[in-house]
This record gives sequence, C-alpha cells and structure tokens, in this order.
Amino acid sequence: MKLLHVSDLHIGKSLLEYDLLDDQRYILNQIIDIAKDNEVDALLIAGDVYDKSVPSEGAVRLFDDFLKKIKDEHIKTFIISGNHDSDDRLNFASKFLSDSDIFIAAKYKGELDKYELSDEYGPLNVYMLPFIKASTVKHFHKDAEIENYEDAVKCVFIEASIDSDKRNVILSHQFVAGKSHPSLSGSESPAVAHVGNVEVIGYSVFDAFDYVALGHIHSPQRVGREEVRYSGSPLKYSLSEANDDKSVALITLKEKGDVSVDLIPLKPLREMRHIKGELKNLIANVDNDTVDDYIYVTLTDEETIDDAMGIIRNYYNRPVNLDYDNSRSKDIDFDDIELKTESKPITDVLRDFYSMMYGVDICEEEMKIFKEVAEKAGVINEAD
Ligand SMILES: [Mn+2]
Repeated sequence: MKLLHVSDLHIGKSLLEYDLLDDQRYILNQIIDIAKDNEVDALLIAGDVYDKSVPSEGAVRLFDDFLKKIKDEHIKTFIISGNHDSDDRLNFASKFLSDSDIFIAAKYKGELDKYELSDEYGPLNVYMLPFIKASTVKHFHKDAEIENYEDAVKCVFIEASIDSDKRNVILSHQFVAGKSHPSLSGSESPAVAHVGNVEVIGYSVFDAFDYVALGHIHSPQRVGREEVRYSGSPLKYSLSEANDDKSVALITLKEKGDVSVDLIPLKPLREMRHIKGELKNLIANVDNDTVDDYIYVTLTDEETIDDAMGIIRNYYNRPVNLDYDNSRSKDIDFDDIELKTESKPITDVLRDFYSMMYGVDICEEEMKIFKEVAEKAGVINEAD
C-alpha cells in the first residue's frame, strides 16, 4: 500500500500583495504528478486546505480544479480540516464527493471517521481526525475528564476502540511533540510553543497507528519516531522557511509494522530567497534567474537609504520585505520594548523609535501625519 502525505496547502495565501495562486496551482499539479508516477493508493491531505476560513473566490476555484483533476485521475483522497479551515465550508458537498472516492472529514461529530482499504497484506484502516479543540470533544463526551488537547485526542481514540493489532493510519492536524517540541517556522499561527501549552499532544498518544500523517507545522519533520510526521507545507510561506527543503512523504506499508517513508522533493514555480548585504552590492550582483523569486532583503548599510524598497523593485519583481541589520537595529532589545513603552504616550514612543532608526528627530509635519493615522486607527483620541 502506497500513500502520499501532504498538508498545509493554505490555498489563497498571499505574501504581501502577491497572491500565490499560480504558485499553488503549479505545486498542486506537481503533487498530482507525483501521485500518478508512484501509483499511490491514496492521497492524504492533513489539514489547512485553505488559508482563511472564508477563502477567496480564486482559492475556491483552484481547490475545485484540484478536486476535479484528482477525480479524473482516480486518486482516492482523504482530507481533514486544519485550524485555518472553516469546518462547515470545507465539508461542502462532501457527501457527493465521497461517491468519487474523495473523503472529507472537516468536523468532529462525536465519532472518528474510519475507512477500510485493502491490499495483499490485508485490511488497512484510515482514520480521519479533523482539527479539534478540547471543548469540541468535551461537548460530545460530557463525562470524560478533558482538560487539554491531549486528553481530548485520547478520549476520541478510546471511543473509537482502535485495535492496535490491525494496520492503522491516521490523519491529524494538531500540535504533536516528541521529547522536544517540533521546530516552528513562523507561518503556522497561532501555534505557540511553550511548556504547559494546553495544545501540545505527546506523540505516544498515537502509538496504535502505523503511520501518523500530521498537519500544522510547516517544516517537514518526524516527531518522536519515523512514522509520526509533519509533511510540511508544499510551499515556503514565511521567511523562516526560506532554507527548508519542501517535500511530500511517500509511505509504503507492507505487513503490520513494516512501514517505510520516502521524501520526494517539491520544486516551486518561484523560490523564496533571503538576500543580505549593502544595497550597492546587492544590486550589482543580481542573478537573472532569481528576479521573479520572492525576495526578503536585509540591508547592512549603516545609513537608512531613501526608498530602498523602490530601488530593489527596479531589479526584483517580487520583493516581499526589507529590513536592516546594522548597529542601530542590533541596539534594539525586543524583550525590553514592552517595558519601556507601556508607561509612555504613543507619540513619545514614536519619537524615540524615529530618532533611534534615523538618527534625527521626527519633524512636526511627520508627527502630525502619524497622529492623524493613529486617531483613525483608534490607537489615540484627539485628547492625546
Ligand atoms: Mn498550517
């Protein structure tokens, strides 16, 4: 039995003003090609299909096209919801889609969805756990002692009476940790890793499963054991993922206990790059193959350069962000900022920030504009 595990598609996501639909269409087609080339028995999509609970028209259209291709290629597909998905919207038409071997579990309704596949080694159970919170499960199992997400998942598994002697696979979109927490990449939101976090679920809760297809963390990685994995997002969605190697996980299951994992690399339509240096050096060394990539720029110039982003735009078509790494930026102690700012009026905070960044005092005209904007945003009122 061969299964292809992907997650965190985040269809409809944009980077700054660039919508990523072309990049996402390209990578979804690549995933279908990989599924075909490897003759997989099923595709597993472990949540965060969409980036937003109310996806854009373009996002819905792209997912619709993707489902059509899956159906035309006869790829059996299992899809669960992630924390970014609206359960009811993702569930739309799911009863019809199941006739086409596309199974969606977007909402926990008190029972764990289970499908049985089979091959020459016998039956294989595919369980689908949509993204759940502790309160979701508590609602259905009022007598169970559920204090956190781990209790909730344990309760779901007990209710489903999973037979650990059978071959079992599960899709789950939760924050699962091994001995250490998985490394976050920044675009997962709102996963915040800290000790005692009620969302963290120990990987041993999944001991009854031969393979655990996880979604939520965007950097591909195993959790605790080889067969408990985050496939990671198919595209880089934040600067901290710029050095990730994105991949899909091809799972081969033979008799009970015999599971192998192969990572198949994905190649994006456009790369994400972080370039760093003095502006004059950066623009003197532009590699023509990279001008369409998503570019994060860090300037090491000591002086702030007027309209640096505008200059960068003359060389790169998709700059996403620009910041500085110089002696001034190194002076900023982010832990201290909250303490230093809470007792000050916001106009003073801006005055200090401006002089730290630019080395001169803010002029009255700029301060006037700032006040107007801050008033409109409701940060200050006229009395301030
Ligand atoms: Mn995600």
